[in-house]
Amino acid sequence: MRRALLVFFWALVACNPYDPNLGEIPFLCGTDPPRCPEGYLAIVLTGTRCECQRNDIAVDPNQYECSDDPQESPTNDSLGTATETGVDGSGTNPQARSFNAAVCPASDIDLYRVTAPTGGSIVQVSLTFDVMRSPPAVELLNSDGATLSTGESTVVGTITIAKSVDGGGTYFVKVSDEMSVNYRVTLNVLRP
Ligand SMILES: [Ca+2]
Ligand SMILES: [Ca+2]
Repeated sequence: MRRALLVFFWALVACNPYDPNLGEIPFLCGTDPPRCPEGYLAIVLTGTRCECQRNDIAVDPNQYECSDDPQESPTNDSLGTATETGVDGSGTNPQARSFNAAVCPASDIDLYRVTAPTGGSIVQVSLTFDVMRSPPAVELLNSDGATLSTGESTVVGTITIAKSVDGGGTYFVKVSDEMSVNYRVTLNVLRP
């Protein structure tokens, strides 16, 4: 029986059109479903660009898990306690970072800090969520907390922002909802 299972497993691997060990650097999605190999999520960054990003934390956006938001230590509910993402547009090829989290309870607010090196930098946000729940509100805020841009959805279950900012400095991405929901947010800053 064990031998039969092993044969079955290797048959599955042999049939997988993708090499599952493709590393951490995002790559462009395929055009036909499945758009990304197993272990990677299709992250729609803009209306025309989709990247496959490794799903390092095993949270399926389609399985509702309200508790255990790893970004709440102790809280990211205010500008002063926002999750420090380390996303700052530095390096020769700035890489997006992803966070699995939850709006939980419904009154929860999640804030993420990013840094734009100069004016004209583009802040990119892509958020996927459990489509059985209410879509979260996603906003890009300036350092004072004023809203600069709100998320748009062109793909079911995905909300995106791509905003060119006027000046370098601190910006915040805010996620909230009228009901609790788990989500995955991917952030990047591209220099002009
Ligand atoms: Ca939260
Ligand atoms: Ca929070």
